[in-house]
Amino acid sequence: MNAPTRADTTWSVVEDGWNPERANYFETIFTVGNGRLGTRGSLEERHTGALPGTFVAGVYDAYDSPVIDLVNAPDWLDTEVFFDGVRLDTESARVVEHRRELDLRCGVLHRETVFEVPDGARVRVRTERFASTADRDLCCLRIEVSCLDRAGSVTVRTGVDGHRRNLERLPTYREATAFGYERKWDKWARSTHLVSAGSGFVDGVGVLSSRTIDSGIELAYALACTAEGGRRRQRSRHDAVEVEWGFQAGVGETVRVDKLVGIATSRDYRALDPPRERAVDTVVRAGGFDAAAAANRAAWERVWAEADCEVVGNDRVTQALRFAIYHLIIAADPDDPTVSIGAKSLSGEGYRGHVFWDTEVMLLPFFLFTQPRAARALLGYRHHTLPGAREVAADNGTGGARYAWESADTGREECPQYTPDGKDRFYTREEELHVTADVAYAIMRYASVTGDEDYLFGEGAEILFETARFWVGRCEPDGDSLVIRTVMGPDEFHSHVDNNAFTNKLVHWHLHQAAEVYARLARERPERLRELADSIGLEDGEPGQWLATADRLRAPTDPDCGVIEQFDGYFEREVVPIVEWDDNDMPLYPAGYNHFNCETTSLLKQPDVVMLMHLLPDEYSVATRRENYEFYEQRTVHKSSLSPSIHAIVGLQVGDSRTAERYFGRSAFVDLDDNQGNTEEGIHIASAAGTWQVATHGFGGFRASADGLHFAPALPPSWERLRFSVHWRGRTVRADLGHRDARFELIGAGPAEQIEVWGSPVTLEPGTPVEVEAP
Ligand code: IFM
Repeated sequence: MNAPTRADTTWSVVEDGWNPERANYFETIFTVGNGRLGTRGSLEERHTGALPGTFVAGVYDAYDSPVIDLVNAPDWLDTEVFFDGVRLDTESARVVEHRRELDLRCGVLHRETVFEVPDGARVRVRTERFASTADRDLCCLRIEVSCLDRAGSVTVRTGVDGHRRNLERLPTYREATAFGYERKWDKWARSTHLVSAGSGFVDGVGVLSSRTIDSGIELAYALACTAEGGRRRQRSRHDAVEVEWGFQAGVGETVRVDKLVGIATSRDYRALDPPRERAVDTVVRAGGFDAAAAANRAAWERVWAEADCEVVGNDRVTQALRFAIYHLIIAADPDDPTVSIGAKSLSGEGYRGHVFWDTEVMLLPFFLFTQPRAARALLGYRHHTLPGAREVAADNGTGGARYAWESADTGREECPQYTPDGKDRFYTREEELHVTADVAYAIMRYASVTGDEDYLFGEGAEILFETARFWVGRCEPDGDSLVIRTVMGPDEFHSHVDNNAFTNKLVHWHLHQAAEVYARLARERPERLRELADSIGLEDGEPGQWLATADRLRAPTDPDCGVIEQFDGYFEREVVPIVEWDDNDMPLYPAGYNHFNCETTSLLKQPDVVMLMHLLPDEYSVATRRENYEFYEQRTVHKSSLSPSIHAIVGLQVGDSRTAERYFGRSAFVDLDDNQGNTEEGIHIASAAGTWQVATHGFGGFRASADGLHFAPALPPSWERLRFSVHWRGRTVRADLGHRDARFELIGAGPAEQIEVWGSPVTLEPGTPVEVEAP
């Protein structure tokens, strides 16, 4: 087994020593996955207070829970180790040493724990686990046990545990009641989503099948275990299969058990064979742990060749960037266009696995420029769930399609109306309409960066037209203008507002884009247009209606429009100054204020007008962007993890590098430093993507438009160089940016590529590095 290297700190994250109070944090940080599934970094044998979980993308269930959950699926880690009958866990034995290291380079979590049993003998347990990126149906665990002081009997029991529950809600206790780590999760009510659908062994391979109760998805796990020597027993019960190995081990001797688990579900994209057969086939064809590990390493190598982002001169920042990229990679499945990424990826139960606008505005750029196949798959989810979006529109009395604020498997609205304790009402479900325009924005970004016209004129056009119809129905007349009433913009402190600038402007943009795509289709692919028009009943006059609606809609369009009012009446809201900052230098709520009572104030939870300027920078002059940034920055408390990175990027665009570095830090370390205090619930995946955006788009000054790539680096003083790659029209451009110079290389055959660096044109010939001096 490859022991933890302790070498390059930029490629790993380490836990040194055992602290149960920190365990839930490491469970999130150490999630292993492959986009199809994610498994939290819990100890294989668990501990009191553990919050384990395996989540399979797209496997949702609503049974027994008022809000649909991403199902906490059967646990493939489930392992116990005994030495002379003593269970080796953090409570039954003394932990002498404990170290875990997540190898970001290949997505492998290494563990080494030395336990001391009551008579003083020490036993070392080493494990290595990964969810394969080479075969997304495969998970692997190697367990090694070494008797350090004396001979004894070693028992390793390992299997698949189907008895899983999701957290439901914490019942109401007296105010300020706090439970220690041991009881904290025990106190929660739980939801049941799985029932057993059979278990047993065939030719030494265990199979456990479970079914989600409401959504009826079958999950089949196949378990294959091997070891050298030892006595093997196998057992199955209705919700588990397991293998037990008994060894007699001498002093200094190490025993090893390898475990391969194949996971298949009845909802897997384009899979025809029954899940049980596919799960068994996965472990049979894997060819053993070492072969699976080598294939996984090779797959990761290919991914990093496109996705790495490195800051020379600042290892801590490089580690944070690689950590963010690692979590982004394990969140997306390029092979499945029916799933998207939940707000906590596949790393925890936070937000119940629901999908928000985060995917389109925060995550998409990373995938667009490093893994366009994954970007395409993520957009596929919005087409897959278009029928659900049509239902949401119909339920709210309009035609067309309106995307849900929170969606799961079908695209129907899944956003809860109340906080889990039932005390406070959310209006996001009814009012954050902007998600529909955000989806349109993502479609156009994808099409312009990739040039994928088959997509644009296919699924893309269908979504653009159906969602444009929704806006036509939702806008209301007000004199000669049209208005959009009773909404919430990205800033979730203000509900029931009229004419939110972000929403109105993006709707205006969306309607124009839809009309333009229609016109292009009519010119370039008339048969496709006819086919699409027939299938969605589109009338010839509708695009004219979209334009007329856009043009009557109240929206700030003037590039020199000064400070844009966030919504009608915003300027009259009480100005409550931010006067205190926390240890991370981030604003604290002014005394007496909290999430639910900022409505009457001008405080912002997260960027709204500033977010608009981030998405559509070319629509506003730099002077207008600066004015708005300065105005709103003072009022923003950043109570969303989406917030700091956007402020960093826009701040840099308008020349504010002082705040940009601070905001970058807040975004980059949100999970590594747990600076919001809730990393245990899952990774802030939007923030991970925002971190990548600040590095590349912000400090790297990288921008892509239909006319090509632009770079205008302006690195923080503590960074020597910034290196990253971007995928551009089927090839890769490697950028190595310094303070005074920048180097580029175009990888991939074909014609030369013209890029722009610090405002001047530069020609890249394939395979020939080019160096540019800063002006
Ligand atoms: O989508 C975000 C929203 O903008 C702020 N609250 C959290 C959501 C999920 O990340």
